[in-house]
Amino acid sequence: MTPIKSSIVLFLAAALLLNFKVANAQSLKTAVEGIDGYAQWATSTEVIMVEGDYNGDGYSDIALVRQSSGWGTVPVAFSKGNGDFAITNQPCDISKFAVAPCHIVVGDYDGDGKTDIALLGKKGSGWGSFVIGFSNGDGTFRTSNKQADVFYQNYLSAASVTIVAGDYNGDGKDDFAFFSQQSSWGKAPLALSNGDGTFSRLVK
Ligand SMILES: [Ca+2]
Ligand SMILES: [Ca+2]
Ligand SMILES: [Ca+2]
Repeated sequence: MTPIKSSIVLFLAAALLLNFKVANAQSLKTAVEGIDGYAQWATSTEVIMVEGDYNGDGYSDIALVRQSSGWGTVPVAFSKGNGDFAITNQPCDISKFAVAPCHIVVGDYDGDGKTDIALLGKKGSGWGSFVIGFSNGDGTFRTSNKQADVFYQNYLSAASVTIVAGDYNGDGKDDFAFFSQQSSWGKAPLALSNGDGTFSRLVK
């Protein structure tokens, strides 16, 4: 091989190697930009990060709910199980309700294996309903806004109430338990999920 031909071969090899590195850098950049954008959303004002398995694949995912105006979506980072996330950012009515003073409580309220997001109005919200975003598994949610038993307003209006989601009657659908850290409470009232956005009260 002449020196000129040899130089051309070396040049082509270097160009191929460089292209390969650029291509790798591009794909890496694209992947990182996805989660970068998500990380930036997470730093927006009054954004709450809520963990749940929103597509029911066994890997925990993270949804972002903003409690101040400006968003019409609920971004979700779906874990792929290897450190990568698939990011969605779909329009969702939950974002409209979440600007009111409310508790954000996740659970599987219809028992389909996909985590849902519930909003329960805090003291001063004036809400008479429970708002539930039922996860469809693809980053979208079906929002239900059904009348809640007026009985619960007494508990929700307490300053120190904590709502803990769990399946308290073992029917596969998560329910709400209301607890207070005030000594005046001697009960743990339950709101048992019927699976359709309505709840039945149970107080002993
Ligand atoms: Ca998941
Ligand atoms: Ca569900
Ligand atoms: Ca239940």
